[in-house]
Amino acid sequence: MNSKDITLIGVPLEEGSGRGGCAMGPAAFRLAGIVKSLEGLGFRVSDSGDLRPEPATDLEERQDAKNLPIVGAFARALENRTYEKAKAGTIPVIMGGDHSLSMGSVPGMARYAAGIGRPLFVLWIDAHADFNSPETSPSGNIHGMPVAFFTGQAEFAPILDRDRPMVDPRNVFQIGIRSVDEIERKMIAEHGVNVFDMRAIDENGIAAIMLQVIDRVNAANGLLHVSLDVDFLDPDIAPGVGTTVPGGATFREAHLIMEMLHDTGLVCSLDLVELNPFLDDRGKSARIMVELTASLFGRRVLDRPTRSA
Ligand code: 6HN
Ligand code: MN
Ligand code: MN
Ligand code: MN
Repeated sequence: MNSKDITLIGVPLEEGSGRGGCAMGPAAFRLAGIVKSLEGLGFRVSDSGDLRPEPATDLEERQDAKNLPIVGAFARALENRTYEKAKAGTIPVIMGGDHSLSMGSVPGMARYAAGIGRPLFVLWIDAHADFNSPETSPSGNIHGMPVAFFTGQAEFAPILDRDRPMVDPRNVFQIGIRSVDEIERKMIAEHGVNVFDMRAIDENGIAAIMLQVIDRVNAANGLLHVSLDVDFLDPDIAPGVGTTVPGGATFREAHLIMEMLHDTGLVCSLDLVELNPFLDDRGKSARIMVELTASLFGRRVLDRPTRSA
């Protein structure tokens, strides 16, 4: 993340979530001042507007992967936009939209990383593992499937190029997890996804966990994509999401993750997902997401000595 250029990409997608509201997410991020916050940190910010693809005519409606034609169309458009913006030397910041958009952003970054010969790592900050497939999903909602998709474990339709680079599931770190479906639990263990659930946070603290993640990425000379789901946060501080789960992270814990990530310079791209302004309380969740984004890009309270590895 040595670039001083950020590209905002709006993804008004809600069809992966099974309810309305997330399509208003990009507008809420803009209203909460995301551009000014990032410019205030010295970045050149270019807002590339919202993607508006037509539903794909070659993808079929199905009950076990609802709204696939439009979700797949967004994945295609976003894969391309993310890749192009990264290749142009900017940091893509994707303003969702529900979490199914990571079926586009992560493969786009995986293509970019493969092109420069570096492995892509993903930090999945979420209450959920999002490792279902159409076969295992209890809901049929695609926002519960993106991790299985970009690791190559749920190839449910020809959405993207079959030869696309996949993310090694062992390069996926999940933090904040507290709601996992039964078969999903088996799948994440079987594929070696690194899961730090809420209990791990309670027992070890965020800092110890983050140091492990950072060491792994550094040791591999990797790039790190961060995917931040609003429901990682406790519903008391971030009610603007359709899938609240009690017992979430505090503002201080989330903030520390972002500050520690910033100090590493490893982050190449960011998803901000699942914000549902219709369910929010006077813009509180949108604002907290923008504040966390600012921390990730270097807002700090005090200068402190850089940590030596
Ligand atoms: N999200 N595991 C549940 C499902 O329907 O597959 C919930 C998924 C939530 C997805 O929060 O991004
Ligand atoms: Mn999610
Ligand atoms: Mn979630
Ligand atoms: Mn497998």
